[in-house]
Amino acid sequence: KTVAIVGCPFSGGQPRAGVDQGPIHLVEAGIIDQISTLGWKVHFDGHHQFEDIAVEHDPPRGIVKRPRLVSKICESVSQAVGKHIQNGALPLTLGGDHSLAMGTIAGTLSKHPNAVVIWVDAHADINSVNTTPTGNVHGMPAAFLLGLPSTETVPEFSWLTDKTNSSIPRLQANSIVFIGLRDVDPGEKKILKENGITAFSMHEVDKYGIGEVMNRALDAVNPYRDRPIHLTFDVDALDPSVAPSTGTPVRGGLTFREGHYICEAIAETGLLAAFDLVEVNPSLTDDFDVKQTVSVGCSLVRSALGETLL
Ligand code: DIR
Ligand code: MN
Ligand code: MN
Ligand code: MN
Repeated sequence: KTVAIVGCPFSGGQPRAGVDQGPIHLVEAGIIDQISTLGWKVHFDGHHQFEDIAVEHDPPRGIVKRPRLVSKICESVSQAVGKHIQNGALPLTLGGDHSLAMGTIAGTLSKHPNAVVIWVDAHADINSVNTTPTGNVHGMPAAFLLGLPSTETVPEFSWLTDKTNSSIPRLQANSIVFIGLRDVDPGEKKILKENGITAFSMHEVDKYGIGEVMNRALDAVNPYRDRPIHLTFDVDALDPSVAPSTGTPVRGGLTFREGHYICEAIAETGLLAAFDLVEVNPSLTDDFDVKQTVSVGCSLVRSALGETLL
């Protein structure tokens, strides 16, 4: 069993510098050795493969910011993730901002068309071109993956949204579940409702407990426990007291244990096919907070890769 690290020093899906340094800090903190200790082989090509991608002139498409750069990076990430799955490895993508999930999930779907997505986040990241209040693509990746109306008006993303010339199956609304939500825009609430998407906000985590939420989340998208799981984990799902170094922290988040429980419950299914850890931004806080956030990021990864408490 092999983990292939896809290091993505990318910040173009949102406005704050520094999130591109997240993967570098995670690797420097020893994430590779930690994964090896769990009995995995680890393949790491370095971060540079995505640092080379540059775009000269990238004016907004309507309200959508940096469409060419974000699209190019995501298409390249999609190919890297797809290639690793093809080779039998489990891709672990280290972000970078959450726009990268378009690339990672597209890559997973290109090899596992029946994969389901578990999206752990304070935000739903499902704004369409018509609802985004910011134009930041890290608030929109789920909308592009689902091919919601209006996403086709951004031709830069046709590799993902144009279903006539694509080898990437479209993500279905019944194949994605959200956990940890607490900062959802009005347009996003409408999209979640209209598409019948299952979501467990912090309210449900409080009400039922994380154990029951995970049972229900898996029952919703994976009732027979037979479909590969793509876990995309935004560290801002955790409470800011647990993971302070992130671009858009929101109070009232997952505890340290709730975050780890999610990863442990998915590890227990034996179905994990790909994992993204995103939105670690080491430049927004002091060193103490950065250390804490990077260390919790590493331990979430270990839990998802099978580390147990006993
Ligand atoms: C907001 C913020 N919903 C937006 N999204 C964030 O810009 O669409 N996602 N922070 O991680
Ligand atoms: Mn490689
Ligand atoms: Mn996110
Ligand atoms: Mn978020």
